[in-house]
Amino acid sequence: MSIEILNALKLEKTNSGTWCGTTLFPSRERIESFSPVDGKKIASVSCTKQTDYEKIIQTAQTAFIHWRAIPAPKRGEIVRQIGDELRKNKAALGQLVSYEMGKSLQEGLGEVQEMIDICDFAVGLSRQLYGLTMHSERPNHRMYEQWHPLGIVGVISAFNFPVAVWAWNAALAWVCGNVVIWKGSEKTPLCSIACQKIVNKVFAKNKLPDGISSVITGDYKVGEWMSNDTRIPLISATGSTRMGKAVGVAVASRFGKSILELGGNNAIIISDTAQLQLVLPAIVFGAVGTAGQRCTTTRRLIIHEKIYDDVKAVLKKAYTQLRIGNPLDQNNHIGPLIDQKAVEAFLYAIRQVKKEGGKILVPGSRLEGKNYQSGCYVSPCIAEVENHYEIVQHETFAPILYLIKYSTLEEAVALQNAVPQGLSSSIMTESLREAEYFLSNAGSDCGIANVNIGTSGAEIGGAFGGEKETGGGRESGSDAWKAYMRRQTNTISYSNSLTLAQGIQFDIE
Ligand code: UN1
Repeated sequence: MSIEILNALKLEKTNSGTWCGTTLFPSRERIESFSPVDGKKIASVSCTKQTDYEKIIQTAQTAFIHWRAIPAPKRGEIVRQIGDELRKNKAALGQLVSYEMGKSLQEGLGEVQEMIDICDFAVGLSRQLYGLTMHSERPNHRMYEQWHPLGIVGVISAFNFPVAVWAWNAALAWVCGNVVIWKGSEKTPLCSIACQKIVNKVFAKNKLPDGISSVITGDYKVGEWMSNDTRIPLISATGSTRMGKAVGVAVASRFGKSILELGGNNAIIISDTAQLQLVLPAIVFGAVGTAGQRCTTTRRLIIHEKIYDDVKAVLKKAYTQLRIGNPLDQNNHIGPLIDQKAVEAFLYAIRQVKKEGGKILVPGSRLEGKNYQSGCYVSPCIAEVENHYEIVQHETFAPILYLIKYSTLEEAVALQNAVPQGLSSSIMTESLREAEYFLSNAGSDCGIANVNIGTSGAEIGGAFGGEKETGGGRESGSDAWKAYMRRQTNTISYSNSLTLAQGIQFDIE
C-alpha cells in the first residue's frame, strides 16, 4: 500500500526537502519520515542549508516582481488549474496524508477537499480584492483605497494538517500577488514535497518562473531564519502556542506582520434541551477525529447537571464502538498519534488528571500487539474533571476528553471561557434563547462559535482562527485575504486650487 501511494505521486526517488519551483537543492543533513501507521521509515529527506535558503529568497524576490505584474484574475486562473490538479490527485494525496500523518483516510481525503475548496474560493476572490471609496472633505478630490501584494509570504505549518493549512495560505497569497515559501512540519516532509510537485506542474505548464512556490525543510532553526528575515513581510504560522510566541515576538520585533493560528482548548456546552442522539456523532468526532490532534478538537464537554449521567452513559457506549487501527482501513475510526512522544504526552495528561483528583470514566492506554507495532496507537480517554485543573488548562494533542458539570448557562459560558486559549466552541441546544446568549458578546470568547454542530470541521468559507493564546490570526475565508496584502489610501486632486485638509490655511506667494 505505502509504495503504491508514493509511486502515484512519483515520490519514490524524491528525497530533497528544498525546492524552489522545480529546482532542487540537495544536502547531506537529513530528516527521516516514519509512518506512525506501521512504524516504517518512508523517506529520508534532505534539510535546507542556509546558503540555499538565501538563494531561494533571492529567486522568490525576482519571481514576485514577475508574478505581481500578472493581473489578479489571471493569477486566479493559475490557482484554478492547481485546484484541478488537486482534484486529479485527491485519492493519492489523501492516502499519503493518512499514511504519513496517521489520520483516517476519510479525513485525509477531507483535507485534500479543503485544498480544492480554498482554490475555488481564491479563484472567485481574485476578482474581488475590493477596496472602498470614500468622499473627500475637499472639493474636487477623490479618495479611495487599494490593496497591493506584500511580497514573500512565509508559511510555517504543523504536522496535523500537513497539506490543507499550507493551501489556505498559499491559494490566498498567490491570488493576492505574493509568492510563498513554505516550511512544513519535519514530521510530514513527504506531504510537503507532494504538494510542491503538484503545483510545479501547473506553474511549469504556464511558463511561470521558479520562486512562486518554494518548500524548505528543517527544524525550528529554519523557522527562525524566516521569522527574523525582513525580506519576508508576512509569516503565517500554525502550531503550538509556544512556537507561536517565539515566531510572533521575532516577527513583531522587526515590524513584520504575522498570522498566528495556535493552540485551542475547545469546549461544547451540552444543554439539557439538546437532542443528544442527533448531535452525538459531532461530539464524538470532535473528540476523537484525527486522534484528538486537531487544533479544533473537542477537549471539554460542559454538561448540564440534569443530563450529566445520561451523557456519561451515552458517551461510554459510543466509545465502545470506536475501532482503532490502520487509518487507511476505512473500517477504523481512529488511527495512531503522530509519534511516541505524543503517546507519552497523552499518558502524562491521564496521570495528571488522576493526581489533581479527576476520575477516569473511559481509560486511555497505549495499544499493544500486532496491529499496533508503531507504538503510536492509543485508546481514547474520557475523564471527569474540574475546569480549573492545571492539566485541563493545557492543550494535550491527543484523544482525552474532559467532562465538566454546570447548572446555569451563565456558569457554563464562564467555564467555557476560563482557559487561556480561544479557538473554537459550540453549544448543543434546542433553545433559541440559549443559542443567542452563547453567540452574544457576553457568550463565547472564541474565534469560532457554533450551534448544534461540533467544534471541528470548519468550512473554508469562514475566517478561521481564534483569540487569546490562539494568537488572533485569521486564515482562509471571509476577508482573511486582507492580511496577505497592504492597504494603500489614495487621495487625488483634480481641483484648480490647492486645499489642505482640516481647513488649514497656509498661504505662500
Ligand atoms: C487545524 O487543526 O490546525 O476546522 C486546522 C477544522 C479543520 C481545520 C483544522 N477545517 O477542524
